[in-house]
Amino acid sequence: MSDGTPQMQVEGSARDRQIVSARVIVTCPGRNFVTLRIETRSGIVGLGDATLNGRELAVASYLQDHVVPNLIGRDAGRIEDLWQFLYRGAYWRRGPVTMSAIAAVDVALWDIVAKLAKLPLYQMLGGRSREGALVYGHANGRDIAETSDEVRRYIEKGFLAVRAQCAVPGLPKTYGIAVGAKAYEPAESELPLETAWSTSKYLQIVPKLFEQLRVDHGNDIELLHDGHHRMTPIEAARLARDLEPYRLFWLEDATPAENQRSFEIIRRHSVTPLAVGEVFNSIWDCKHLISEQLIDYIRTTIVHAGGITHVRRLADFAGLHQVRTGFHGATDLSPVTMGAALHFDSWVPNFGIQEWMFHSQETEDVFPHDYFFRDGRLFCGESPGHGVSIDEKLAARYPYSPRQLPVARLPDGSMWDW
Ligand code: KDG
Ligand code: MG
Repeated sequence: MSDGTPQMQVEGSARDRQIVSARVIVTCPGRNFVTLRIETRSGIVGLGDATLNGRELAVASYLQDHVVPNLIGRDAGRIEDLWQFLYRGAYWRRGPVTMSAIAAVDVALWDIVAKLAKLPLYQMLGGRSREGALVYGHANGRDIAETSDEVRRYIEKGFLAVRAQCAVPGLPKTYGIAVGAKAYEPAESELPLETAWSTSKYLQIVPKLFEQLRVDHGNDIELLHDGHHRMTPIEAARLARDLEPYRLFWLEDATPAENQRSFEIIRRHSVTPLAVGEVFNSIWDCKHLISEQLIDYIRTTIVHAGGITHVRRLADFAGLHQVRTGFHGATDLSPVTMGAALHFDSWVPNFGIQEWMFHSQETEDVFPHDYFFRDGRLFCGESPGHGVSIDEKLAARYPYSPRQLPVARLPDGSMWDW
C-alpha cells in the first residue's frame, strides 16, 4: 500500500535514467541567462533554459528552492508525468515564473531522452517536416532611410524575411532601435529606464516606413513589424488597415491580448495578418484567439510556456484552426531555447516562421551549439538531443548583473505599455 511518498524505485534502464543532480546556472555573457542542468545516474546531461528577462532570479529561486528537491530520484524518462506533477502539483497554476521553470525541466528531459535514444530531438517529435526553418531578422534605424539600409543588409546576408522598426520622430527613444553602434538590447539598466510614448506620432511614421521599404526592396522580401502592445484595439485596426497595401507577413502585438476579444476589432477592419503571444505562458492565454481565428501566427515559445510538452499541445490546437507558429526568438531567449525551438520548427506541421535576433559572441561562446544559418533559414543539427551545451567554466566568468526592461509613459506622465 502506498504511504503517499513518491515512487522512487526504478528498475533496469529506468535506473540509468534516474535523476541524480539538478543545478541552476545563472550567467551574464552580455545579458543574463538562467539554465537548468539535469544529470542522470548513467551520466546523461540535459539542459533547459529558464530565462525570464528582468525577472531571472525569481525563476532561479522557483527552480532551486521548490522544483529541484522534487526531481532527485525520479525517472527522467517520465516527461509527461513530471510535467503534470509540476503543473498540477504546485496547486498555483500558470504564470510566467511557474511556466518558465516547468519549461526548463521539460526541455532538459527531452534533451536527455533524445540523447539516450541517440537521436536528434526532432526525431522524437515525429521527424522532419522540412529541412530548415524560415527566419526573420531585426532591421532598425534612426529614420526611414537608415532602416531601409538595414533591410538591404539583411537581404544581402540571404534573409528572406525582415522585421523593420524605425525611430518615431519627436520621441527620444523608440522600442527596437539601437543607440549608437551597439546591438539593440532592451534590458539595459539596473532599474527600468523611463521612456516616452505617443501613439499618434507612431501611427504617422509606420505606414511611410513600409511604403518606402516596398519602393526600395520590391515585393519578394517578407516584411514584419512589431507594435509591442502599444495601441488600443481601434488604433491597431487603423494601423493594420493602413499597412494593407504593403502586404506585411505579419503585424505583431498590435494590442495587448489579456482581453482576447480585442482582436475581433482589428479583424473586423483589416486583412493584415496578425501575430501575438510572446508574453503568453499557456494555451489558455490564446484559446479564444485561436478558436475564433482572430490571429494568424502564435508566438508563444518553449521557454515561457511549459516547454515542448505544453507548446506541442498549443501548436496542435492552433493547427486545427489554420494558425501557424512564429516563435519568439529575441536575445533574452538563450541558445538552449533556440536549439529546442529549431527542432520543434523542423517537425511542427503548421510552422510559419522563427524569429532570430543574433546572440552576442560572448553568449555563443558560453552556449556552443550545432544550429546554423543558410539561405534565409536556420537548420538544427543532427547531434543527439537539442544540440546546445554550456561551457560552465566560461559561464562562471560572467556573474549575474541586475537589469530590467524599460517602462513607457504618455506625454502627460501616465504609465503605458512598454
Ligand atoms: O524581453 C522582452 C523582449 O523579448 C521583447 O521586447 C522582444 O518583442 C520582442 C520581439 O518581438 O522580439
Ligand atoms: Mg515582440
